[in-house]
Amino acid sequence: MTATEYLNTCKDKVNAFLDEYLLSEKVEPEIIHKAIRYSVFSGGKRFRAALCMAAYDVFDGDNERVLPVAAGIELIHTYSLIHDDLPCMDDDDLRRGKPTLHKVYGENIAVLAGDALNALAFDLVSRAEDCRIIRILAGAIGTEGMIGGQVADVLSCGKKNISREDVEFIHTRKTAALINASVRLGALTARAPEEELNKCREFGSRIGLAFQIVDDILDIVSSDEVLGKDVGSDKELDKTTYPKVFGVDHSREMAREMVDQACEILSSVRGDTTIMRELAGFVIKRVY
Ligand code: GRG
Repeated sequence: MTATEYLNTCKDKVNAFLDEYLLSEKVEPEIIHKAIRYSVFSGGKRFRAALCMAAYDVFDGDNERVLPVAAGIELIHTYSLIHDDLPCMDDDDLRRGKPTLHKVYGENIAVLAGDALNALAFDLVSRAEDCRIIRILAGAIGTEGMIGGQVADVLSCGKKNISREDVEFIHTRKTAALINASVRLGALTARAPEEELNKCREFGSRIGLAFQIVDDILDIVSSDEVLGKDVGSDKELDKTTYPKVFGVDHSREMAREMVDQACEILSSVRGDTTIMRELAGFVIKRVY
């Protein structure tokens, strides 16, 4: 199975699960349930859910068991996109080829929809039997994870003389932390042994960083039509990105090296890691 086929399979499963789970648009107050569904079902690759399910598949056979966790991760991801697009953050008008949530429902509802998705995500992951799953997710999105990365990102706009450490600090937290957690949560749900969990963490950190580097590159070389979001906004906001520090070609080379290292780590994992390798390859090959 190719990465794209696996992503599509996971997308169908996660979307069906979330359609059942999320409240109907007819439940009062209707506007918040409409807003949540607008964002959650606006498209999206479901890459984090797929990574979670692929890691699960390595250590156990029935990935229905990991669906609440994989879906919860996607709710957190959607929440981060909603807040990232707000006027007080990146102020973007387009996401997944559609107007951003605040453009349709207003800023107040967009903030509240993000907040609601956070609560719903933890409701879902709390169904897992291992409490470490909740702690890892909370850590990945807190001030030492996604929120910390976003704070550093916002504060670094327009900064000159950025070092490798500066940009790595931001990307490791803002993006890699949740991607890394996705792999570990999949493996944990499948009750993978400690030694294998450590390898998943090493794999996830490299894939996560490479994912954001490629995102930075696509913001320069792609188009609004292909990406479904406003390209060129990093330059407009003078954001701290890998291409700003290293140039596009060198950044791509660095991302490729990270993906190679991630695949090397998989070599010693006991189990069939074919799909995880495919997903790692997708990180560098992706055009959207
Ligand atoms: C949600 C805890 C929490 C905090 C909010 C706004 C914010 C703090 C953080 C921003 C994090 C962010 C949006 C990072 C960018 C990550 C990224 C590369 C997004 C694009 O991911 P894709 O390509 O998107 O997987 P799709 O649309 O396919 O799901």
